[in-house]
Amino acid sequence: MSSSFGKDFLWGGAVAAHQLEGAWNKEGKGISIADVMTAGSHDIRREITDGVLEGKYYPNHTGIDFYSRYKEDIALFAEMGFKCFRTSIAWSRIFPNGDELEPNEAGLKFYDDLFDELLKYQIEPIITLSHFEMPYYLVKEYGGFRNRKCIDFFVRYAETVMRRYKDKVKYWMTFNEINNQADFEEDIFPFCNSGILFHEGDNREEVVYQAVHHELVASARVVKIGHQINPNFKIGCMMAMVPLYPYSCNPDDVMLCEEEMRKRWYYADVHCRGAYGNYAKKWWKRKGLNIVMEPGDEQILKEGTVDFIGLSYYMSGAIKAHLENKGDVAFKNFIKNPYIQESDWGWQIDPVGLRYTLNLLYDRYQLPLFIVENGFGAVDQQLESGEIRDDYRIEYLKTHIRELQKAIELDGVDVIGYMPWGCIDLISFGTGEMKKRYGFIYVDRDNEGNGTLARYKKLSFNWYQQVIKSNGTVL
Ligand code: BGP
Repeated sequence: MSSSFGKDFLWGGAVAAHQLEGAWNKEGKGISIADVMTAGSHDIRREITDGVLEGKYYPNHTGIDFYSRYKEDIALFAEMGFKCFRTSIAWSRIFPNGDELEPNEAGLKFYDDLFDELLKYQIEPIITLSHFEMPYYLVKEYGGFRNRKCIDFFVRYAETVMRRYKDKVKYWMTFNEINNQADFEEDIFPFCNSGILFHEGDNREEVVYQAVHHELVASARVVKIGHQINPNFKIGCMMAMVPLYPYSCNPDDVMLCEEEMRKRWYYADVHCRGAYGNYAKKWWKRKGLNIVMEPGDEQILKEGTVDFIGLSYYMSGAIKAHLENKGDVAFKNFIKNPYIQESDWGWQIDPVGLRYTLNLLYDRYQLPLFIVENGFGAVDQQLESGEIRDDYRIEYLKTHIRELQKAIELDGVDVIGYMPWGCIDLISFGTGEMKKRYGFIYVDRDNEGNGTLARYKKLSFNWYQQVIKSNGTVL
């Protein structure tokens, strides 16, 4: 059977350093943002603390000990047939405080070894430069990306690793899910993305959009420098895509939905077109936000447009302008979509939304798309026999891959690869739990950090292996 996926289609899996490496203070690593966050749960939010609090559990300190077990894990990825593997570099392994002039050699060496191990199996490393891992020192001393100085710190770090790995890594992304901090009422997102701790009296929106401007400038500078280091580099942005549907054909629902979608385009427009959208400056004015730009910033943005768009896709949302029944509301004007099922964590499962998103992005930017996260977080049961029968995960991924296939085959969208999130069980970012699992590989560890850390193949392991082997023809 001929495949809709090109012969070089990049099948793989994705993770982030802080969610699996552990070794949070080994070999010179500094404390990162993720290291100061406690474990939460379904109903308890993660806390942002000032370090190690007595009696609190910090799940990212140990992760799943990928730091010492990466060879074993990469062998399993290779067995599944991975063509690529997305991880991040933990910024604070390289620059422990973030403002040093010289990098930490032990940190650099770790990623040299990790990339060599991947390349041994012809697995292409796909690297995120900043995945919620800013050195915590930059938050405390400088205020994170509120402070323009962090642009230079980030550029120095990015340039250091791009030079070091220029012959090992071809695909890079700058800031993970740069747009999810549009939700500035939740402290965790601005903290993780931009290192922002809010103070009394802050105009939160202004603080966030100012920091975002700094990140966009930093990203554009890195794209330009990266291409100078190696013209073959493919450097992308990374967008959290939660497409929104108007709840009804009431024009007010449609217009509100359009406005909400701009909270995604705001970032992608700058990354991809090299300038803020026409609505952005009007928006700042309308809301009375004073966003400071320096002379030359607009030129930098223009010169640093990305080569591809990395995106995460888990769910869609629905928007209603006039709310009658408060019980329907998940968050602000976000309404539960009656046509769609939810996961245990209330995420609305919508495979068609993936095809819709891919079309929206491709029509708007005409840039190659890379699905760098998609997946199903669920509680898995390990049977007496050791088996984990995660057919619900297979179902989720299968239905999404079918829609991806349609986007390529029927709509002509250029998608270069697909990487399910958390290909090995790891710490959930949102809740800090271990029990919200995404992997093809089960890791024996619980929410309190107990367990042997042994790895087991789930049912989905063999399924994904045949998907890759058949280049997506057997699902
Ligand atoms: C994205 C992040 C990931 C990841 C994923 C799943 O927002 O980029 O780091 O964790 O979502 O979310 P969660 O872990 O909260 O289930």
